[in-house]
Amino acid sequence: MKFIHSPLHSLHDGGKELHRGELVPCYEMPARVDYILSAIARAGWVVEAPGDYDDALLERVHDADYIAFLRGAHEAWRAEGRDGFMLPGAFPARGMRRDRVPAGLHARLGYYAFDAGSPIVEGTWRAARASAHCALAAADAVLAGERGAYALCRPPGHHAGHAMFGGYCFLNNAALAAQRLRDGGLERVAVLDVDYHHGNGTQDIFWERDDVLCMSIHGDPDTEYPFYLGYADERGAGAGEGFNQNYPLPRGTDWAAYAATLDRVLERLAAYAPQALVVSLGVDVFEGDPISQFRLGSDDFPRLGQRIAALGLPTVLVQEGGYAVAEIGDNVAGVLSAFA
Ligand code: SP5
Ligand code: ZN
Repeated sequence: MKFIHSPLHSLHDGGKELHRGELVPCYEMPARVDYILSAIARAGWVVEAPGDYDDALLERVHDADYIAFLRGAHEAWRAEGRDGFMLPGAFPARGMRRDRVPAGLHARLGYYAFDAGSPIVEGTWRAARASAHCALAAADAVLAGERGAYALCRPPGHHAGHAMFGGYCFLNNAALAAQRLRDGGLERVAVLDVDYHHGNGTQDIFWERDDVLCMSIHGDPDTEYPFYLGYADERGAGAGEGFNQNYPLPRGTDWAAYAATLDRVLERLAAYAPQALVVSLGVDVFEGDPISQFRLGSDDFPRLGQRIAALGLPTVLVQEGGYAVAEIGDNVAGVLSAFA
């Protein structure tokens, strides 16, 4: 088992998110990583830094114009004499144009964003790039024969689509790992997303593909973020029909109800006979999470890990959400203990 981490994550800091009409410090904060690293050290596991990867690899799952925007956004902001974090205030909704990218910086910010909760600061691009490199390095470790590899990604990635950021996510680390496994010669890869929130970005990226099965268990979008995607009737299109599967569960779901769905999901996942698995590992399903509504206890995370590990597949685990900062390390390590 390999553990991959980059200290560059801390460059993404200092932004605020619009939360119920107020600007508040982001729930997605650098301290999350400190707690995860402490728990990893307590377990006696050793962390490695990822190598560097060419930005062209990011375009395997993201559009070139989107990558160019992310890369240059904050520099352009500063060139306009602005400073601090960037948040969009207008979005192209029903009846408006999405077929052309406007020229203005603020116009492009809203064009590529889907919420006002994912600020871009000066270091966001470098942090997001390093986060993606952690996922790529973990995929490479599995391609090289490791049974498991954990990418301590921050910022997270599963809400980022082919040309869209939001939900604290800019580059889709799990999608990049899955694509890396495909490019490394594996024919069928599965993504299992256990973050509390629907992995809308991963769904978007692989929507029309049958070579990457996407399964997500999450809070029902009727009431839970990201609201506008993640329903059970979204099953993929074209060649991808049937290769996207969503399992929304109600607020208050505890381990017993969660495990019943998980078992069904794992059975269907195994039937696909993937050659490797990518887990979008959000631990915001924890009962103490400040923005989520499931009721898994800390003791349930080793159980979650054991059930996934029992598939016996080469597995890349990619860190996604989890905002109960003091408990995040133990909860993540609980899952990883089944693989390490
Ligand atoms: C990666 C990830 O977990 N992203 C989650 C982004 C969620 N952002 C908006 C959350 C709004 C939830 N509001 C609930 C209020 C509870 N007090
Ligand atoms: Zn989440």
